[in-house]
Amino acid sequence: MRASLLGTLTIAGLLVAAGPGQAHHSFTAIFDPEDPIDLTGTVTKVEWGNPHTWFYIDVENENGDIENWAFELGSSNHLLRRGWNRNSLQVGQLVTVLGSRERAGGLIAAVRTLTLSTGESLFGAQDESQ
Ligand SMILES: [Cu+2]
Repeated sequence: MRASLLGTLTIAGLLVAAGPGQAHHSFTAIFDPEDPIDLTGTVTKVEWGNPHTWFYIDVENENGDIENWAFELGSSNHLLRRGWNRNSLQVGQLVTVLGSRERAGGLIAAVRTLTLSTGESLFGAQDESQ
């Protein structure tokens, strides 16, 4: 994947056009490991799939507004191998996400670790999905 600005913009355009769940890509072309996020919120949607699983959480920002963030995980198979099961993420659950925000600056990030309200931590399995 080209690392040029044009390449990044093109990929971002494809992401918008196809919806986040459709795209497969070079991790660092889309996400910035130097732009970490640490967000806590309530799960609103979970989409298991390949090449990526996605989930969404409502997060209250500093103005008190609710923002719906989208998070990319590895594929279903990679997650299951890393200790996830189909019930690991449920709508309505309170979770904390550590990850890398997308370079385009939207409310989209790749997950490094996910901590459930039970205290259990799960890996995003992104490294294995490229
Ligand atoms: Cu991908």
